[in-house]
Amino acid sequence: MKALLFIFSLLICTVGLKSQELNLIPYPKNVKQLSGFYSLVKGTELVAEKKEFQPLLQYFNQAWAEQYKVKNKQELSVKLSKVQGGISGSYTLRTDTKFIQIAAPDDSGLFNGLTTLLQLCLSATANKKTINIPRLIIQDEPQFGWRGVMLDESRHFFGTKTVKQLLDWMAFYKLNKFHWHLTDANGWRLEIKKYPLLTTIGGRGNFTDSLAAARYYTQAEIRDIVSYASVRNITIIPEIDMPGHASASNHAYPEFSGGKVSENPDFTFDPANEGTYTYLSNILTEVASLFPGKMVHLGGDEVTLGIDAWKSNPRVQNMMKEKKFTDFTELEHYFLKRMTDSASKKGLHVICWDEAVSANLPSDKVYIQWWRHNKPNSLTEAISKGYKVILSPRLPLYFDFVQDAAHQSGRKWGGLYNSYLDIYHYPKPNEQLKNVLGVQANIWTETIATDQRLEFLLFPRIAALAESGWTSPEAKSEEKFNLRLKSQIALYKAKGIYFYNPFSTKES
Ligand code: TNX
Repeated sequence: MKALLFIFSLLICTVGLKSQELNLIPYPKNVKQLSGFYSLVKGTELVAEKKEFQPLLQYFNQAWAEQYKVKNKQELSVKLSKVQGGISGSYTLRTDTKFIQIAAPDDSGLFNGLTTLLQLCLSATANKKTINIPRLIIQDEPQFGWRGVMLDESRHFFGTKTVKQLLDWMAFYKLNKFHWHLTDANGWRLEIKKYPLLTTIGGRGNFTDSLAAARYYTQAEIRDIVSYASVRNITIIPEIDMPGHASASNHAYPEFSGGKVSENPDFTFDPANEGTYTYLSNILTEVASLFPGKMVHLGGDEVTLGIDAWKSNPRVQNMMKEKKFTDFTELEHYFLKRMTDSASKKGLHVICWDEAVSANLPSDKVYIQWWRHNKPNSLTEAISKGYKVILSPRLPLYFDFVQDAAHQSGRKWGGLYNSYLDIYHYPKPNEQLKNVLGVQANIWTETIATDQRLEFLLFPRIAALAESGWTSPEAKSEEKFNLRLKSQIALYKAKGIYFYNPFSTKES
């Protein structure tokens, strides 16, 4: 009889151990499923055993409350603890029949453990009052520390509600850097107290309507969004694009414009006016006070588009002679060096687009963001010069490109587009990853004017991006990802997201 019981319990154990794919994105590195479950009452609010960790639970509790709008909340005490060892963002999550435990070396890791728990809760089997969270041990860590999304709000302005929704989904998928493109030709969207015209005049218009009323974020709104992001383990990196893409600023303060020519008038700042450097440095002072992430993106892209204005500007010509510059690239580099210096003095780490790789900016103060997929040498040069780099190649990481061959409106690159699978498989196993901080999707918005369009381009590719940043190439499986993605699509439906469904033949 005893032997029979033994065999019986062994059977139960092995059945319990049989691993079935959990409904998680990004999928954790190591999952050990055990038999049994934790039975959680719907509407339960999590409380941290140690008070210091309570802020980390805010996102979970908000998301969970949205799911189950229960009046009389029960409290569940979860054990969060900091442990030595493991890389930043890593964690161990243990759900047992009587307790839930997360251990991690830092807050990011604890947060990541909680988002895994949230996803487990959302996909758990449920009855009327409770859900059953499978009993398991997950050991997990990210492939990259930088898992980002960039939103261009100069070309079209979306506003706080949309940005917060994006931050919610980023948190859900463990994406942790939000690069905010707040200045460009079509509008300056960040209030700067010292230069109010930047927003009252520079904030006017957008890519489709140059006469649209001024839209921008006040500093109070910026602070609110920054703290919303920080509760979600997301660092915000503002971009103040220079010396090109400067038209909105130049409309507000024409005295700092590099010049008007018929092609791209006011596209650049004036590098030959000392006042320009003071002006931009003063702007960076306010930027530094607003963004606790202590990083700023200084752009540095496509300056050549505005080079004609510099060529025909007598002040610039004089400066070229004085400084013995032989071409305008030297001038461009001089400009970026001065502004990098200014930003560094304010405690800001600088990021520049990959054109800046030849400017020889200090590699301990600057990250390079590679976007020109058709210039792979620019990436190898950055790496060999010792820069830490962020990978954002147009193919496959520009989300303003369409995601299916059949999609007529929207951008393509010589017929090429960015499918969710191209994103999922990036970077490829043979890719050079030394000095790579991580990956980032960019959403330029010349062709995106509405929330609906934005959602259609984001979903479900944001889920593929999550695994691009989190999962090592060897651990990826297209087949399993597809299975899990199908459940995400059900979630998007439930949440009223306007998404593209790659599994159905017609556009959703
Ligand atoms: C180039 S990508 C730009 C953006 C445009 C994008 C699409 C990059 C660093 N600069 O300003 O929005 O092309 O047109």
